Amino acid sequence: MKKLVADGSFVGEREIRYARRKKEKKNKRAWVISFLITLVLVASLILAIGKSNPNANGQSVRAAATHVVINEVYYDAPSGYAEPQCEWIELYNPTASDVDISGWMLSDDPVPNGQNEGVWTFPQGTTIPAKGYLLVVNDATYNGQFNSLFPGITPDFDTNSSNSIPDMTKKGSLNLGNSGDDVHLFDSSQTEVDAMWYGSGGDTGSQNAAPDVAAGHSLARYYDAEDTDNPSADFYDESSPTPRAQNSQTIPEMNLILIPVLAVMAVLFVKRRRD
Ligand SMILES: [Ca+2]
Ligand SMILES: [Ca+2]
Ligand SMILES: [Ca+2]
Ligand SMILES: [Ca+2]
Repeated sequence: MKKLVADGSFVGEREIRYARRKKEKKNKRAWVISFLITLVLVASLILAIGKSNPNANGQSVRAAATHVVINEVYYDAPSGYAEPQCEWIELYNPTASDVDISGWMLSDDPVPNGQNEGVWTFPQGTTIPAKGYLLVVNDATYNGQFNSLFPGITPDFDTNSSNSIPDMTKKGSLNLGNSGDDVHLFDSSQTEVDAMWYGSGGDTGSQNAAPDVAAGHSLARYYDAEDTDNPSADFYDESSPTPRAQNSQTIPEMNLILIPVLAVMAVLFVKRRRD
């Protein structure tokens, strides 16, 4: 069958179908290009928003903690390494001022100075500098194991009085369970400054607990030191622990926004292709 077109000539069905397909192809290409441009614009916008609210280190942040935090916990040493000797806790001071932590306590018991588990107390004159880290290892020199795991790192404190690393005052046993426990930081008046719990949660229960990680990993707070008092949101599984140094990951806020945006765009894209 022939069809009369605008210039007065006749074209066949095949030509019409060809022209239609060509047009559809062109439309699809235009859609893909606009999809990609929108994607780049959305990603740039998200990055710009993130960067417009940096913390003091210039990193994107939603709500940085305004107090010293329990920043990283190494509770499960690899096979062949002693526990609890190799366990350690890192503190971080995200504020712009030095913080005097004389008489502050670390404990795996939620009751300040509790008798049930262990308490380590910082000696007088202990300060964490602004933006500074502080590392407490259970036993910094036990069979050279901490040094073998983390060469070149000198802890600030440990609990072994026969080495040269300054000592915490020790009461009870602060041993961190390998499938779950809780860590608390109290100030000198026994007010809780920070807490985290993981796995089965120990005394704190498993609700909002950070994940239980494999031996040799640590639980690390996202490095911009966000503290929502929800360890499952604030900590991540760190396969390369960073004692006395900045943790490696930032809050995955980009993904939180980008993934739903991408999902919606993908649905629209598929729908458009079907239409
Ligand atoms: Ca406990
Ligand atoms: Ca010591
Ligand atoms: Ca342990
Ligand atoms: Ca660290």
